[in-house]
Amino acid sequence: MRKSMPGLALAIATTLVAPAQADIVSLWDFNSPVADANTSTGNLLPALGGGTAATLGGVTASFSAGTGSSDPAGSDDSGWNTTTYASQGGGDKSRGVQFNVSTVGLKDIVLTYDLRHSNTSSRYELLQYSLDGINFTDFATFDGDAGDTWFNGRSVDLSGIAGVNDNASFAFRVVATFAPGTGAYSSSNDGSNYATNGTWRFDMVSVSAAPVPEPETYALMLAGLGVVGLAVRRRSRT
Ligand SMILES: [Ca+2]
Ligand SMILES: [Ca+2]
Repeated sequence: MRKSMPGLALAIATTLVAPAQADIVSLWDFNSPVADANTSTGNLLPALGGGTAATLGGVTASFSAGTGSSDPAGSDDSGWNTTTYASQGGGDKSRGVQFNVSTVGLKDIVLTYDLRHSNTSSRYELLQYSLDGINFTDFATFDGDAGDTWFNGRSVDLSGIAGVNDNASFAFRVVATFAPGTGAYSSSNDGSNYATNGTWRFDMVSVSAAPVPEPETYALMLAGLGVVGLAVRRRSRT
């Protein structure tokens, strides 16, 4: 009987911690903060929460229409249009975009984004994450197998990687990568050739997370364990 009590105590303590609700903590919609009826003007600051967005490895960027993304903006919807990718056969994983978002106080990180591939852009996207803002780890490859097409709701769940949580240096990248098992980029449109001036247009880049339990919650949990322990001892005496 006494052996089963720690499990029981843990179960009771667990119920004291309310299930964490995942919410969007940072969001880039790339739209002008004040709508100006011009999709070639936009904003690199997040529409919600904090963080930075930057191009990587010589990529250049501008704003163009986000029409076709999941952005609910009825008008003045911009996307972040990136180009100047690496020459065919070179610079694998070196060019794309990078977002830095502190996850201090947060866990269960999920990333989502919409991306429009042009006909001549790299068909394959690689999502990488970083725990120190310097070294990046490959996590997921996506196939953009159509040209001039939006791929909405790309999503990766990083909740299984403990180091991502509660980390001021967390960052992620989406970079162009060679076709799997080859040393060359594929074009998004089968009938086109890959070209450095192909474009990837991002929209609705979001980071969702749940709060890590506050210290008070841990205190409450430990208090709960103590109460249960006391009850066990009392019962064992009678
Ligand atoms: Ca605008
Ligand atoms: Ca937008």
